Amino acid sequence: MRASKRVRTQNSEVRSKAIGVPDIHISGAEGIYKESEISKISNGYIKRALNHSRGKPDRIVITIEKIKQKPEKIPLLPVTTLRCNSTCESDEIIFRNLSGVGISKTAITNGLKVLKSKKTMRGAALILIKSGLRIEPDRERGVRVSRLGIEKSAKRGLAQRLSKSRINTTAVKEALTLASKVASCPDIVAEICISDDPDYTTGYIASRIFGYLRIPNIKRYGNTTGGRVFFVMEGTEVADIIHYLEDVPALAS
Ligand code: PML
Ligand code: MG
Repeated sequence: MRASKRVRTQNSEVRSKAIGVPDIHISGAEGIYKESEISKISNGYIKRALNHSRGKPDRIVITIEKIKQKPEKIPLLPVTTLRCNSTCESDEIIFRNLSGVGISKTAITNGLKVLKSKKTMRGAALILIKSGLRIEPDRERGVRVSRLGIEKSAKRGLAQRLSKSRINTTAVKEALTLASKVASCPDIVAEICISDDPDYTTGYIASRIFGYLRIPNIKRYGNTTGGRVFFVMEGTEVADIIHYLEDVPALAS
């Protein structure tokens, strides 16, 4: 599901198209489900889009595709919630943990710049771990992680574990599933995510090495900037990474 709002100018909304201003991203969601679940899931997505803290969309697109390829099995990352009281502290946590897995200061700084920029992307930025260069071909759209889900039995176990920490929410489960697919891509070293929802101030960093680390107060309440950055090894084929993230079905367990 993708929900967006057209930018309106003084003259007309058509002007925004003519001058190439992208629509404002409101909400997005993806999943792998059984045919019998389609209508329930689609209704849930529509409700979510229509009642979103980023505003009212004027366009909601739901795409339903039959998955023909057997989904790859990927491990669900372990979840830890860190202590963090401010955006200053969160920056420190991010620099410490990402430097620890070989990501340069320049790359981390560039990643945080993307996430704190007013130009919110609906997909993720790809940044090289050493040079800090951005390599995704479409900087407005970014890379949209798709065709991802979680196996029924793993879902039950996860719900129980998250309930114990009182974080058994759709936001956590969906973000963890996405982060697990991203971390399963061998050419991606780590991810930073800051929600673009103004009322959601917990973000995370994730990697195969340290798992899914939730960071409270990663941004201030009311701030609508955010997004995702994936840190990629130098010398890898960007088209292969995008193909895996966007097209290859993966089920976490
Ligand atoms: C989102 O808003 O889609 C991203 C939420 C990221 C953090 C989820 C969590 O609380 O672990
Ligand atoms: Mg959002």
